[in-house]
Amino acid sequence: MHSLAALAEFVDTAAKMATEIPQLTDTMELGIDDAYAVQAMSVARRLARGERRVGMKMGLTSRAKMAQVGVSEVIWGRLTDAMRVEEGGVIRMGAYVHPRVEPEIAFLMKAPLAGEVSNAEALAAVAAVAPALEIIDSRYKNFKFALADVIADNSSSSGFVLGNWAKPDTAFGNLGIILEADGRPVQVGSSAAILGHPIRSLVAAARMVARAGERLEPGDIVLAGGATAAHPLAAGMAVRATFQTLGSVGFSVAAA
Ligand code: 0L1
Ligand code: MG
Repeated sequence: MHSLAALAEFVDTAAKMATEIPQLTDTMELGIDDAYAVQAMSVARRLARGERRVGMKMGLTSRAKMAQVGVSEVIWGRLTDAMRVEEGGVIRMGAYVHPRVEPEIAFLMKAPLAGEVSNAEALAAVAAVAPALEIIDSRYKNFKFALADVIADNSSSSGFVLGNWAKPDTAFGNLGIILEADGRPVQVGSSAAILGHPIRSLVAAARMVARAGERLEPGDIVLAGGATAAHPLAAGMAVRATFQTLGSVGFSVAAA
């Protein structure tokens, strides 16, 4: 029997060292509440190393994403400053196990938010919206996991890139999105694929973060979840996503 703290150290070390691990649920039962406790403890280890909490990510908020990984529950994870990649920046393939990228909408919060809120209340707490890319990297072998595994692994959080912020009254509910790798379209979708409208993801974020006894704070970034299936990254690849109205965001991948 492993303690939750030992499981947190296990997943945190795998993320830090970019090494793949077996699924926790291969050898033990792990409930959802315990999986979120492991996630919180593993992120606390990052914070103890000097990283700073900057917000949260919502995961599996579109059918394409759920189908891709065979898990059909909305989940969330925690973001730190060390995960931020500058727009147009370069990541190192060697820092990840088997990274993928997906286009998302990001929110910048201007007011605290937690608990049961309406779409209008959620939007009123938003300072700005931006086109974004999330770099996900499950630490589990073959990118295969059960719901509790992926939650414990901080919902595969590993990186994010933000484009230019736009006013929150910009219509962002149904924007065409093209994800390109090396100039070729690899995914095409709409922001409406995110729970029908990305603001619903922020409503769900407020509810889920409150369940953990936390709240979204002014200045927090919230990633609403992938609008399309995720695309595998490879060394040498240049990635760019173009969002109708909001503009584009991208990065490239170096080998080592
Ligand atoms: O939508 C997401 O960010 C999902 C994260 C967890 C599942 C995955 O790694 O694809
Ligand atoms: Mg995502």
